[in-house]
Amino acid sequence: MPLLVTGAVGQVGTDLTAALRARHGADAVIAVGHRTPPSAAFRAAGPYETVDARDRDALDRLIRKHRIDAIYHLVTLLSGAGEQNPDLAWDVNLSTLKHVLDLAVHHKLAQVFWPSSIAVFGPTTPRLNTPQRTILEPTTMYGVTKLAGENLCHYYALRYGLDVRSLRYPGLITYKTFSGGGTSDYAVEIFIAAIERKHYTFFVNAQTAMPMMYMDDAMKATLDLMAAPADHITVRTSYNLGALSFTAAELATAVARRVPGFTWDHAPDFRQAIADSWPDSVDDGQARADWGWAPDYDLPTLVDTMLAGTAKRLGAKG
Ligand code: AKB
Repeated sequence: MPLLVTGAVGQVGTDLTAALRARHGADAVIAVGHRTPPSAAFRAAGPYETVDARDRDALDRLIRKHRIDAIYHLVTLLSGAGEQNPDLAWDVNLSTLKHVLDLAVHHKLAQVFWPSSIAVFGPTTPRLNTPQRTILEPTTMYGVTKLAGENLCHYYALRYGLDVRSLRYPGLITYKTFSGGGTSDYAVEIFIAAIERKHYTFFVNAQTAMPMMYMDDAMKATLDLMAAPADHITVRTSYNLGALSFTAAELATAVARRVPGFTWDHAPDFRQAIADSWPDSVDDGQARADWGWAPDYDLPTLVDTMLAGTAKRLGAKG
């Protein structure tokens, strides 16, 4: 049963490692990090290994050493970081996925999870309630790698019968690990700024909207998808996954209702074009039908949870 989580110290990895350990036991989940050092608490919580997932042989040794049965492969360079270093994004996002899929077939692993993103969509995709199957012409290197990765997963499922499952994560919002390099990061940064300075300058304009989700919902979706019977899984590229859609102005207004004196303005940078290329909302009917997806968090609950959690985290740091 041992599970491997690559990218375990990242924004999704921190929460997913904890969620998997809560479900399967601490020792059953081997967390794998590379560049970002884990906190002392994270290291103490269960087994931890340092490996660069681009090193196929090192991954192979890890699978043998821990007799791994399933891999949650989270290593990725996000959209903003990917535009600043497209070659690295291609290498990190795709070579590592290919290694994981090949090793999963070779070692006959039971399952692989790999996150895709709303970044597979592009300006030619229908913007509202984007269908599961639609035009996929991404304009970022991150989106290009996610689209190629989806097709690679689909191919390995068809060709080798590999049980690989995937979700198109929207922008994920959490206070537990502050993200970096993403376009949706403004929806996390605003809470830190509201608490520290009562002012936030968005790097996107007021009308910008994209699919967003509180991290706990994303974790629920990931665990539910992986626990679903294999014959319920009808999508082997990646499932659309929806929860919330709000403009930057709507988010700021919701924060201002709870933080007296909070102000904001806008200074769009290169990430505006990335945000503009993504949909406002997605149709996740297939995920709902196949494995019962339904989110729990609405915008007011998310804002309350983020303000309380971010304040606690910043307080704990200082
Ligand atoms: C990003 O902004 O790059 C990511 C994503 C939406 O995949 N959070």
